[in-house]
Amino acid sequence: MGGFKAAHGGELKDLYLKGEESEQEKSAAGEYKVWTLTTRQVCDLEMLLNGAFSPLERFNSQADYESILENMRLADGTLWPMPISLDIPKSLADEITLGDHIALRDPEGVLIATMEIEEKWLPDRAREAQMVFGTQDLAHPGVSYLFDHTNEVYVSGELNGIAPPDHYDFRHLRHTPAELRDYFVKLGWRRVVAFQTRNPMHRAHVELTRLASAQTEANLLIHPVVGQTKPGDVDHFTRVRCYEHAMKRSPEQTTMLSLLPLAMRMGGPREAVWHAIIRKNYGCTHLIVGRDHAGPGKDSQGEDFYGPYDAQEMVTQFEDELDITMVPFHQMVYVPERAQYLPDEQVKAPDTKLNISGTEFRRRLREGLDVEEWFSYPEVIAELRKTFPPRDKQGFTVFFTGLSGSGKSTVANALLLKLMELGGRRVTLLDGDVVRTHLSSELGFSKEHRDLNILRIGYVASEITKHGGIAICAPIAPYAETRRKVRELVEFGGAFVEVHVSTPLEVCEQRDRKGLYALARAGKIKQFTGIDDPYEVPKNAEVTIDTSDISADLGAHRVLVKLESMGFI
Ligand code: PPS
Repeated sequence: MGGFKAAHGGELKDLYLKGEESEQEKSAAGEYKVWTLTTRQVCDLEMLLNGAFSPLERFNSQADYESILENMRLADGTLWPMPISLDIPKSLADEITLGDHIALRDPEGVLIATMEIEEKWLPDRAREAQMVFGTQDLAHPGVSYLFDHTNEVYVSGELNGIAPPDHYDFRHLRHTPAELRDYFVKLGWRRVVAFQTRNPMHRAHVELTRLASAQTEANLLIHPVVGQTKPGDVDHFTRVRCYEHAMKRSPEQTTMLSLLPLAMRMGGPREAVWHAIIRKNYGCTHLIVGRDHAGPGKDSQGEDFYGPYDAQEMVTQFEDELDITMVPFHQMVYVPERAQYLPDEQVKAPDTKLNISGTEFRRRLREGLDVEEWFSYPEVIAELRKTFPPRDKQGFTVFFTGLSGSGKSTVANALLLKLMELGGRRVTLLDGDVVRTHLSSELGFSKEHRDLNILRIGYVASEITKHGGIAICAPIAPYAETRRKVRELVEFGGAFVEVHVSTPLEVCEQRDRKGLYALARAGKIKQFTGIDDPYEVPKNAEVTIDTSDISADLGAHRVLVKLESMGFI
């Protein structure tokens, strides 16, 4: 181990059973109750088993959990700022007696570890949020995870590792703490400064890491988080391809890239201390800590959750105990007069400073505008342009909703033909009747069946949108909550434009093209929308069209104009 000590001076933990013992436990696990791990739990478990969370040897016991909340320390006084809990549903917890073993499997069913349940308790999640994150505001990603995605019961007990979670992507860039330390020894790296990141690296980041490495006379470890980061972040596949491009600009002998399967909590100062412990376990001697390190963004009042330097201050406060040196992050700016990057505070008039904010950079990508070479490397920009094409190359869904006979299908068809006339895009029409023939033939018109029908349409539309196509949907979709769910699903991968075809019931009934209103009035069809079944009128539709006022052609044209104003065509 090259004389490396893990965090707090101990040995690096390795919780995997070996050889025969592992085989025996694996076959015994066939009889155990199963808990299928969430994405966060897979990350936490991997880092517990391979020693990245040393000195932890298990998910927190209740005593450690309480002590972490109160003092940022384990019950024995060891500095540890972040709770690492295993949460399971009450229904499963009720089936488990203390002393039972459970099998911890990944979502594909692969056995990662087994655990003897020694404790189970009901945590107070509001208190946890307050103590760990200093807030209960759901705008904080750590808090919303706690309230919306955490199960009621926490359990703890001895862990036996069977197999690390498999990673099929970027295998050449993944290392356990022991592997990374061995590598440092092999290369003769005695001082290593780690750079933690969850964003793509542009030239300013490369320059600041070079500066940090020069100032500390240390080798550089680019150590990006690829487990879970802040919702809305650039996906790790794109980021890692960007890092690989940036690495080609750095000297191979002194710089290395390794991926960290950490699930971040966006816990600001507490999280920065946690990152320092983790980096110590990976054999690093220094950690770059930036302004607003692991920051959760703004609260629901638009204010920062933490002060910009709280994280740096807290790491400095515990520097001795952490036994890792904090390197404050320099804000680097481009100085055109010198054709180089310099720390912000070193630039004096008449020299000028250039920078592009994250918001401005995203705008330029969205609108397909130029990004100057001083800001980033052309290969990095090209990579990001592939993932974030300009709006007119992105997929979207146009979702028509309205009563039967309101003219949804007619306007949707007209829109389809106009988009085909424009050319260059792939368009799919998911009309109500067509969907009910091909996707939902077994469904009726109860609320439950209508919701299922709409969610199926939403799923298909979201897949089309994600892959850059255009989906036009035209069901009745009478329930607001279900339409909201579809919007959420689609917006994950592109835009959603809701069109309310608001033609009044009297007009629809008068038209009665399919003769269904007459049947409904006669009681021969039950649960007919508008007659004896509800239609919840959309409140925030992007476009509203009443076909008793305007033709289908004009209606479709209105949608086209809207799409154009949004930049999609
Ligand atoms: S839903 O509520 O969104 O799942 O409905 P949808 O799949 O769009 O179904 C619409 C077509 O089914 C015919 N139909 C009925 N509509 C409403 N209520 C009842 N009970 C009903 N029974 C049959 C009707 O022709 C709808 O087609 P459109 O094109 O809307 O007229």
